[in-house]
Amino acid sequence: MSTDYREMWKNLGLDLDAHDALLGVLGGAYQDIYLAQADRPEGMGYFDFLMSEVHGLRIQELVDEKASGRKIVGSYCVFVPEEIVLAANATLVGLCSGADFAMEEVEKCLPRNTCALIKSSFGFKLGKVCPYLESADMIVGENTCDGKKKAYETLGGLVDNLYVMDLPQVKSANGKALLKAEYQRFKVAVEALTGAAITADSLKAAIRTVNAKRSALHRLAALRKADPAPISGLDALLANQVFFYDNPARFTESVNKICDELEKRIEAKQGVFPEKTPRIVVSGCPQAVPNWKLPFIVETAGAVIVGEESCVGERGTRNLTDESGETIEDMLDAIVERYFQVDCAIFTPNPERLAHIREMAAAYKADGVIHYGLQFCQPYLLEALPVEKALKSEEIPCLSIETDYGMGDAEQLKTRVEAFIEQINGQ
Ligand code: BJ8
Repeated sequence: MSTDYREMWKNLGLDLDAHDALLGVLGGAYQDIYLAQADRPEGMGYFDFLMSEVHGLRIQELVDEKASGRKIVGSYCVFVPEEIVLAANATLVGLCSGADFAMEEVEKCLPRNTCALIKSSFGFKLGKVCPYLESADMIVGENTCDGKKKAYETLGGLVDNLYVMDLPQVKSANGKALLKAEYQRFKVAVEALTGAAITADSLKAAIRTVNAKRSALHRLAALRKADPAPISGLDALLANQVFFYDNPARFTESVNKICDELEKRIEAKQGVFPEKTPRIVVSGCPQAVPNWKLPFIVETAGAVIVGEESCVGERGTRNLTDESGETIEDMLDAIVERYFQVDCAIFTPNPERLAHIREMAAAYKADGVIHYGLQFCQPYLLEALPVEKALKSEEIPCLSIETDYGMGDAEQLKTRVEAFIEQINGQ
């Protein structure tokens, strides 16, 4: 990191020793997993810099925003609409965490059989190592899976600024009405937090800003259809992860810059892996920073990941919000329409997700799908079975894995992934 941020971290209430330990592990993992890759696009330099400053410069920016009166809203789910947050003159940051931390403390307040994503988020709070969480003026929890719902009841005792958003579980007219009512309630809460009333102009501008971010990722996704793949799955995943942390306009510009470079690579037939390398779509639970275990295993085993059917990926970003509304009411409706299409496994039934996996496998010319389920994640593990069955019946090879954030199963996973790639190669 270029500057000494210890004073800032101390003021945010971080445990400096524990935070040093976390940064040490993160830095080492980034070096071994990301910087060790060959022939990366030059534009990834921006993301390398951002990751090296993810607890430094980016936090300094948030602290500066706060000093100027802007509020920070933290979220654990892609259902929290960034458009509303931005329109009320606040900044949205993602809080999901992808590493185990302070597990002994965590297991004093959550059952052992809670998914790693929830446990990790608690570990970052209890271990006092997350400057995003500590910067947030409002933390939004959402009633999605049972694990999160009940965990937020406990989190409410650990933080004094938790706001819980209710979410539908069925894609019905009632479900949509609930989502709309909850977004209206959220709008009022964010306006109360910032003291800024959302106007038609501010909401329109916010919709455009978030659409631009998503469009840049759509462009990146489309370029991954090329063979040879112009960018690794690891690097593309990183761009999808940074989506949740970075300044929106700068993020959009940086992703578009990479896309310009990738277009040239595609023209020159320059890939990060040779042509005809087996192509994999990963589908399932979100992979938050620094959860890079599966893509690292896949891409060091002779395959390339070409798409993520995930909330840190296409499920989270695939649809744009209609920009044609002129009133706040019209625009809120457009936002509801957009988010209501997110096919999270908490919905029942959820046929859209299977359709989307099929669509992605075809669009990215995938040779196989790896279904990624976090241990104890009932919604995705339950959907894994019908997904695997359906894909296999259509002769799309599918490997279903269940894992956590630890490295204890890395060797076993590697063996299974290698066997899967061999199966694909043999076809
Ligand atoms: S919209 S996927 S971000 S809820 S892994 S905590 S589901 S037990 S993360 Fe998610 Fe929103 Fe849905 Fe997306 Fe529960 Fe499963 Fe844990 Fe999960």
